[in-house]
Amino acid sequence: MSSPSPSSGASSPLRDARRSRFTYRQLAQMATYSTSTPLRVVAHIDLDAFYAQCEMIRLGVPEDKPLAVQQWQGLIAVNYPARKWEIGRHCNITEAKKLCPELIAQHVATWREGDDKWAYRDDAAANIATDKVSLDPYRLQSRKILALIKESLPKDLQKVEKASIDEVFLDLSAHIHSELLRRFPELSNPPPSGDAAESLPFPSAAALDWRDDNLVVLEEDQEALDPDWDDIVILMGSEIVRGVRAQIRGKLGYTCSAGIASNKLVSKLGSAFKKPNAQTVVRSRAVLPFLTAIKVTKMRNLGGKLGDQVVSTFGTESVKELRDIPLDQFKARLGEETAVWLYNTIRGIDHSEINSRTQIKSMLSAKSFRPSIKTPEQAIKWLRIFAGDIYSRLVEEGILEYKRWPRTINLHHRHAGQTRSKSSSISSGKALDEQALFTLAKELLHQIIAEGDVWPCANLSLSVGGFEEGVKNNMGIGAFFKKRDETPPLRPFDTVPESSTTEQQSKKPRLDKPSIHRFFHKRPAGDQDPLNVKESLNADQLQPNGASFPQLDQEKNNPEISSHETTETGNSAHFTGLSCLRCKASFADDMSFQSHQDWHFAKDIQDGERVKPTFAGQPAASRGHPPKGSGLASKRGRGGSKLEQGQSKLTFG
Ligand code: DCP
Ligand code: CA
Repeated sequence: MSSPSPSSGASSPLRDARRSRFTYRQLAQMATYSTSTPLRVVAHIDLDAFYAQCEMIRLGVPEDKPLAVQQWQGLIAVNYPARKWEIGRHCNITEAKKLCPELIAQHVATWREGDDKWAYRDDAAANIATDKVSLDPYRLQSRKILALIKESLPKDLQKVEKASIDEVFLDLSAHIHSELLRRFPELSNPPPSGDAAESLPFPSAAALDWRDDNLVVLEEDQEALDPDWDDIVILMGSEIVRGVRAQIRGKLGYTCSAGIASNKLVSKLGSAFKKPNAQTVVRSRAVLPFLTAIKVTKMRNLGGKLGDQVVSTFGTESVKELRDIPLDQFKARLGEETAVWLYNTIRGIDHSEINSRTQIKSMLSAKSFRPSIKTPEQAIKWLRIFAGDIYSRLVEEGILEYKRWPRTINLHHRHAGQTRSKSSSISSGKALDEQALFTLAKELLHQIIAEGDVWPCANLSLSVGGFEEGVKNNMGIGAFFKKRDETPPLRPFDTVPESSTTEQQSKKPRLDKPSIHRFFHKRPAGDQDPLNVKESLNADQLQPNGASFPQLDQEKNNPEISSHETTETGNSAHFTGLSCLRCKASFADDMSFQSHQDWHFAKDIQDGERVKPTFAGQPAASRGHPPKGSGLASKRGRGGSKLEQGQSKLTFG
């Protein structure tokens, strides 16, 4: 991409006798993605009305036509033309059509019980009992967009974190650092005194050209100040992001919005500030005024119970007023860690890293049944779909290339408010495809059935986890993963009943997690024992988690969504009326409401299966999210997609 132009006249020689507020060390730290340099530049890019745009592009719908993506009777995405008619996710399809009769309502693709592929079906809305939503079309687009973003940044100077199906964070610091030195060669010189703590020379730029960016406006006296290096680097960041957005628009047709700031917290608020198709720059001097205009409950991780708790405890939702409260008072009411985290958050302080190596820890495919299913045959049909769904994601996530494969498989079954869970290990010495996953899943189902009293079943979910890296026994990964058509018939996998869990639904499920080290432990060559990993999922170890915090405010709470990435466990869902207290989603009818509850339930199970190596050892305040045990979850939504715009085929046997 073209190099960013930092300013009009910004590249003239540095003759100003004034000194910058920033030091040589802080400048150098940009090159290493330090999270503490005030010259850090982070961007958040969020696709506008994502699923709706996917459908518009797929169907060739003109951009000014109102379109919503329907799931059963509800809406899960609404494009901006339709939002002008006051249509939102809170509407059901009947209400939406009443508001705007010409609304194009496209139902999501579905898998259908007994069918071997997902498809867009005209009658999907009426078939909640037999269909399961497929997000593959959106995952595919998401992957293409992510790939394009990576392509449009210099290979060796990029740090990209996929935060959900339609969001990424970029740490642009190293890229900008290299560009800055190119443009201002004087900055490459060592500090004259030899001391890295010495101030940089003042930049010569007098006026910066912000083009059509939204700039958070400063007080007049602040605005009158000459730009320092923090302004220049953020402007360069904004130019880079404009280029990335133009690529996405030009090559793939999607509009997105972006926020550019010095950390994740503020950049994310920035991207939401003006939508659609806009970018907002929050300069460091603008952070406090910018946050002042935002309610505390709109901030990352404060959209649910924690935000409510803060508001009721301190009697205000104004960030400005909360900033007047001393840290000690926060500590007294919220506990040390949460207090520090909140104190920093309302000041826009966030030292969390952009984690480009975010890897899926587990994958889950689930279905709530309304009405409940009553026979093993019905359950088996769904297991077939789950296995295909998970396998597609394993392949599409790049499992083959990255040589990672899951070591455990879990089946959760719900009957009469009770959940039974069985799990077994997956052999690393055998081919793994959807047939193998299906066989394992059936084994687990048979174990559950053998215990009796299992019908009718209200919910089934299959998940894989315990991903292991590296190639086992020097065998190529191709030995473990085979393409669908190449896979020879497999003998049934042996499974052992490693776990068996029964619990009341009112309990918050959290499955005990064995140490990740177990999975990284290499067995001696030749060891083909597939069953040596025993996970203890003892009912006694199911513990309610610290229930004081909500999920992320922007979490996409779709009950049918079957893959999530989170870093913290969630709480169980509680409902009043048709609104979920936990995430504030509202529902038009009891069925979608129940389905949503099931989704939380399944998600909690999955969250409990996660490991969190990324944050281990870091102080809570630097993680960018509230402390562990807070019940906060990060956005779900990882996952790749399948074949080019096509359908994945399950080999039904
Ligand atoms: N999603 C969903 N169920 C929800 C929320 C979201 O299935 N309750 C899906 C559909 C969205 C996608 O996730 O298109 C991204 O969610 P966002 O919250 O980012 O919302 P949009 O991208 O639709 O709109 P915006 O332009 O406000 O970002
Ligand atoms: Ca979005």
